[in-house]
Amino acid sequence: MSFKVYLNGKLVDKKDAKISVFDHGLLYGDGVFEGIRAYSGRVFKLREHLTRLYDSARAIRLTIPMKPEELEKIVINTLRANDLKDAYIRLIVTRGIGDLGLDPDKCKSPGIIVITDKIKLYPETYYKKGLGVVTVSTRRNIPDAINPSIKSLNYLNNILAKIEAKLCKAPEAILLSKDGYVTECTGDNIFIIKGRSLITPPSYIGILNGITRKAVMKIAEKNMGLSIKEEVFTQFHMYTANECFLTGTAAEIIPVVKIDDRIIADGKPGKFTAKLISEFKKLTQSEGVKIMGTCT
Ligand code: PXG
Repeated sequence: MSFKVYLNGKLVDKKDAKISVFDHGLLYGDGVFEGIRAYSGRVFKLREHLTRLYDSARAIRLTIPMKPEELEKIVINTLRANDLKDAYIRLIVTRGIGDLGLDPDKCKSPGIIVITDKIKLYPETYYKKGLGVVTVSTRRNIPDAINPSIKSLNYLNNILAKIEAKLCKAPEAILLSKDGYVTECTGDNIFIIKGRSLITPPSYIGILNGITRKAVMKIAEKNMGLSIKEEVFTQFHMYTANECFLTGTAAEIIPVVKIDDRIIADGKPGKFTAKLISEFKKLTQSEGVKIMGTCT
């Protein structure tokens, strides 16, 4: 069985899942998307991802021509069509087909795409031994230009940072704000732990409001009694932290043990990070929208 992609109202074979070269998603990165995961037959935080998608669309004045409940059913049906229980889901809304000018009003109907695929996991050593990451010279987009809270199809800022990290043989990059404060990584949010405080940059500095980030803050506060601080911090605060880790849908929670060639604490993943990883795993296995058994 070839795997199916939802494309503008139809489930089509992967080989036929093609869009127009005049789609403004391709021509200008004009559109929004979400990366979602399913664990053991449940879609984790699906409603939160849909809310963020509709918020991103609203921010760029793109009207998604269906209700979130309808799009939720499409996601579930696409997973069912591919018989997936553990999956990576990419939900994309493009501005649609227009002409070669920028004018979004020339695009009459948004393109809606749902790709569901097997999840490719990060190497196990990342979680056991932790990552070495680098701060790069590319600054995070300033919120006054393109707000990083919008999960838009324009990821060049992140890609340029990723290229720099790879040139340093690091798997991930830390981006600073224009004022030199730590913001986030190319596809992950960042946290540090100092004493019993869990510290992460605030949304206004220019980050994506990560859904994993929010879940982690809740676990840390409710189950572990850590005090949560959404505060700006600098490279110095990272270098001198007791623990550091990254969060994201794809990566989940990954410990960071080296930043810019400075060893963090004793160079091993920290105990709070390990506890958060195990609590987060429990959460992913116990909640989410069921793929089978819900009426679609
Ligand atoms: N910051 C940025 C810039 C992101 O793109 C996150 C933080 C974490 O957000 P969530 O809501 O996922 O906790 C992201 C999300 C991939 C991939 O294939 C990347 C993301 C999500 C899913 C897959 O690299 N980035």
